[in-house]
Amino acid sequence: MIRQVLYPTPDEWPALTQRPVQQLAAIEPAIQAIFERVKAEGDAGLRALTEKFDGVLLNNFWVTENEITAATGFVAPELQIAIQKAAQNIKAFHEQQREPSRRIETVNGVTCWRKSVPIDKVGLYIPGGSAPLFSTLLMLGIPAQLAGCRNIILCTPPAKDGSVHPAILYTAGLLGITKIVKVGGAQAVAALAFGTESIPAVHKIFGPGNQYVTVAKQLVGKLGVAIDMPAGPSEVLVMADATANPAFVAADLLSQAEHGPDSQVVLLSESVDFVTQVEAELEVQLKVLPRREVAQKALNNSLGVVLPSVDQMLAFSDLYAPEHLILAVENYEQVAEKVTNAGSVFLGNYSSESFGDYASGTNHTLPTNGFARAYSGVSLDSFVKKITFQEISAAGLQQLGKTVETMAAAEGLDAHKNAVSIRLKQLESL
Ligand code: HSO
Ligand code: ZN
Repeated sequence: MIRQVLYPTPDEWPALTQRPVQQLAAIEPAIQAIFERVKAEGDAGLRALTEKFDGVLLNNFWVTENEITAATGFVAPELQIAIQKAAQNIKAFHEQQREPSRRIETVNGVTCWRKSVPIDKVGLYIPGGSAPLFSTLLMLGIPAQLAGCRNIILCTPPAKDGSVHPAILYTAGLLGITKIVKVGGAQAVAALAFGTESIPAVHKIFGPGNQYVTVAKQLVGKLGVAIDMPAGPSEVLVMADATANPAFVAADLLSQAEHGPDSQVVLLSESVDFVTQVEAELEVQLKVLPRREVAQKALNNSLGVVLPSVDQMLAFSDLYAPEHLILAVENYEQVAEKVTNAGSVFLGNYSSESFGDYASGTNHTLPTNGFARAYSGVSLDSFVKKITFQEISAAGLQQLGKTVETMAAAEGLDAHKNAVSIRLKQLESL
């Protein structure tokens, strides 16, 4: 099932922490063709592509107010309450990410400050199909609303009958997101990037999707439309010592494995016995999972690595830079302090990844594929730009003018120097 690797030496780690290479270049031409069609034909192109890929011919792409209201009737009351509770926690966590604008006088008369300004138009992509990720809508919609983005366009593929999953519509309604377009795949990314008669172009595109969506986002990223982050298959690394519970660990590995056949799960342990116990648990738990085939495929390319100490496990994990890191070890607080590369960290035996995926408050849109070495997950910051401001008074001009003149002259940029000198001269003449 999972591949066991016993006591690899550090020089063997880089190969073990390598993700399988994704062969995505092959689908680029198909996506370019979709882009060209949407650019040339606008809404008519989208309509034709939606008929081709989603099997439904739509007169109107926009979800109506009635559809949003009616969705509530199709969402079980228990689920409505769960979504509300999760929304509350996600709001609370992201609300405290607000950064007040602070003025600082670097030199007498030279005042600088920085202000967060919302990105005006953002596009959120939410996949439909077998797993309609309304939780992802919470993770993107809440910070977008808190940041104050004025235009939030939600794209999600329609079902064959032209409907959108009620839980997605209910969540959108709860968040006050009303601009919902029934379009999915690369054509949705094209519509958001280039705009059509009815869909406005946005400045930044967020959200997960299949390979077509992922590659389409990368391509528009190169054209100057911002994207949330380079996405790869989802992953979890569990670090376990003798205090860990093999059944819990197996459950966590499976929760990630069921996302897709290309999901990555890694178990680090101090003992072969423990890995074997987890494997036995995986067998038992896998049998009753509806998505067992998907999970099984993911497990087949996953690792159980035995290392001699928690310190070595931490070093291995930092090299791997997992999207999710679960610390099922005795001194999890000390270990957590030392983590340098991870998207989100879960401490102790009760902190399953599912809490972060749905309801604890943290964001589940996180860097995969080793990007956690340099990227953060989605947060309030992802929906704002930070603009800097400055005001130089006469006193400031006198204090700092000479410094700027000297530096500009040394760079051979006399016009820069002159922009200061001309003002200093005027001051002197007063
Ligand atoms: N683990 C996924 C997020 C998710 N899980 C959505 C369930 N629903 C990527 O972080
Ligand atoms: Zn998940």
